[in-house]
Amino acid sequence: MIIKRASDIKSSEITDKSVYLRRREFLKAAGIVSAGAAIPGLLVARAEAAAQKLIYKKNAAFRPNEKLTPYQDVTTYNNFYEFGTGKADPARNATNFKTRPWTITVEGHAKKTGTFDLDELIKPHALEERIYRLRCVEAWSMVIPWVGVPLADVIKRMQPTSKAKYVQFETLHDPEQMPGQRGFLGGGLQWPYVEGLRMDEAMNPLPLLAVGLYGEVLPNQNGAPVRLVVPWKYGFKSIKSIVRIRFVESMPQTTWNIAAPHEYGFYSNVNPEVDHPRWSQARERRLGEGSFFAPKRPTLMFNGYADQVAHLYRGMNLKKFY
Ligand SMILES: Nc1nc2c(c(=O)[nH]1)N[C@H]1C(S)=C(S)[C@@H](COP(=O)(O)O)O[C@H]1N2
Ligand SMILES: [Mo]
Repeated sequence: MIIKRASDIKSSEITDKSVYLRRREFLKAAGIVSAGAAIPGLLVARAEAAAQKLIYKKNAAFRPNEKLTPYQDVTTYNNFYEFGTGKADPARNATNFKTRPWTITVEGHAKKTGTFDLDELIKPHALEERIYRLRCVEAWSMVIPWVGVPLADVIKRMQPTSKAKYVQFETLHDPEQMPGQRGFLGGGLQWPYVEGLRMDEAMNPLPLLAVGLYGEVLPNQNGAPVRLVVPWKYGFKSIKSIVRIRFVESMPQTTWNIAAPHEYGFYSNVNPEVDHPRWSQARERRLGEGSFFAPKRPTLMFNGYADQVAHLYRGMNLKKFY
């Protein structure tokens, strides 16, 4: 993964989501747009006009007093190698990605296994909003209002047995739809993308199965229709467009560990004291905050979630288990 910003958009050029919505209201009042219609001339018009609003409750426990990363940055600066390795590629190449109908297959050591429709697995009435920081291993971070359900709630319903020590997740493998899975456009990763958590990590209240952000259905480039958000771990653990959940006995393979085992371990907890072999992890650039050259902010242990997760790693050497 290379640190590079495709285009350095000045913050004055960025249409903030709230500003955008007001503008849209105005246009609507003026009779210029109808819901679902494309608005010519606006930067993100097509994707946004098609966006569906979600119904959810705001979880007051996860509302940090921090500036949200503008919608524009969240949805145009992405890592989703199935749609290309450039930060701008997913927003461009995932526009026609088909996310309905969508099923998730649950298998392995659990009482309730099988193939479930997404709405069956994630009940629409159970949705909540949580504002989480997410930090990429490439030393940039974001603050995003996610909409989803706790992963732990879904896992409990599957009733994993005592043999389930880890849970593995798998992204859709569909080279016809995902150009990165066809040739070298995907950076040479092994497909499908896989990730995993230790069972106690997965059952911690923090990990979210997200189906939306900023109150709307997940944009394709952010991992529609369902992706994981594990805020105390580097971004690559937050696997997108999940089609399979597997309860297993031994530590499962993970995509970036397969690709570069000396650089990416299974745990991948955000840790300012453990450098990546090729760069420091002590500081980070918050997307949407000033220019590429703006001063970076310090990275916090476990990305600032130490109170909630440090106990999971008591007695472990985090330099060894990176
Ligand atoms: N299937 C899949 N999931 C993925 C990735 C990917 O390339 N493929 N990239 C990861 C990385 S490196 C990061 S930082 C986050 C980025 O999520 P975002 O684009 O929604 O900000 O998604 C993660 N999930
Ligand atoms: Mo990342």
